[in-house]
Amino acid sequence: THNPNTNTQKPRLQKKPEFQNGCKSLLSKYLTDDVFQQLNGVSDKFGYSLAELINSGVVNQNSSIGVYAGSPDSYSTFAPLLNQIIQEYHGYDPADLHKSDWDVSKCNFEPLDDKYCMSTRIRFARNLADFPLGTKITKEQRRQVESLAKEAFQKFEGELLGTYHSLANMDKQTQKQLIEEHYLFKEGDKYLEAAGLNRDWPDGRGIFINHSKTFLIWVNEEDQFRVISMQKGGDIKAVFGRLSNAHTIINKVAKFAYNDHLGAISTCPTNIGTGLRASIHVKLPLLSKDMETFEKIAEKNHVQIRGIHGEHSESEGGIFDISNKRRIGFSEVELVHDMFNGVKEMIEKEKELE
Ligand code: ADP
Ligand code: CIR
Repeated sequence: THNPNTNTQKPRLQKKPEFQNGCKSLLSKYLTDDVFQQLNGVSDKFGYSLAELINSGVVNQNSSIGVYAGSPDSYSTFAPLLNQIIQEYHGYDPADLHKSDWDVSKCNFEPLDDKYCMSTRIRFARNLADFPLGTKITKEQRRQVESLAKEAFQKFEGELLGTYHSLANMDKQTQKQLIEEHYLFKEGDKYLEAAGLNRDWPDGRGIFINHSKTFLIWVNEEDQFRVISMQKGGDIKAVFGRLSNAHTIINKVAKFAYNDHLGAISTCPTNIGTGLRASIHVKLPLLSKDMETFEKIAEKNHVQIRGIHGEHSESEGGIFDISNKRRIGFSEVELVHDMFNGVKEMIEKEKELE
């Protein structure tokens, strides 16, 4: 039987895949007949084809984006499709240059109220320059990435000191608990599955956790690295400061896939550039009853509303994950301000409704 989950796609598709009525993915919008004719049969330097690039969005018609890159080279090989997705999602043009600024002293955040802000988390995504992305990586290469990571983790000091836990050695109960507590990535995501990102699971995957559980690194999930700073409450500056420090240290020991236009290369085009997603779990039981107003505030501030167990999950107890939507075209400092502004306005609205 055909298994859409392994990425053994034929390099050339017989015809353009069909998208159901009501399919709203950016893939369905920008994979026009012309773009399809131009790219069908084309592969990037690592042999990743259009069929592989779009499989997740073809199999999962409710995708919001629908594509995953196979290597840094996918972004130029499939530019006629990916540039349009990047333009619509981030508002970023093919001639734009990536910006970066981790200067914590430029953060003008007044403390947000802990009554509304349950916890704050900021992460950035990275992949190594010399490997294909997780969609196309081999089992051996994935293990090499994990080994390099484990070596680098040994060099952490002070607040970043901690332990690496490989998923293959973790008992189910510990895994379940770490997921429920929002530390660990979940298992069996159907979007990742259809992009070949779950091959050989759980081999080569794992999580580094510091002693106070405020600094974490996911290894070989959607991206090879997701570097995370998180803590209870709404002290954004503390969370950003810790991540900024880690960013400096990590950049000294790893050579990441990067260029001046795209910034850091990620598997999903939503994460290129800074790879940064800053979020707060905010309690908004009243505002969230009026989804129209809630979504209007989100759009105005360039923030995204997610459920409490991550993307594609539902809310619980009126708590939502509010984060910056864009990741490129603006510096890390600016993107964290997007999140701050959105959350601040949402809390003000919630207070009006009380
Ligand atoms: P990402 O895009 O950063 O990988 P996901 O939406 O997949 O994020 O969520 C990953 C995990 O991080 C989930 O368990 C989610 O609940 C948790 N998470 C996200 N933001 C916060 C936050 N502000 N506080 C606590 N946990 C969070
Ligand atoms: C979708 O298209 O809905 C999924 N492939 C997820 C898209 C963006 N999310 C992400 O975490 N990169």
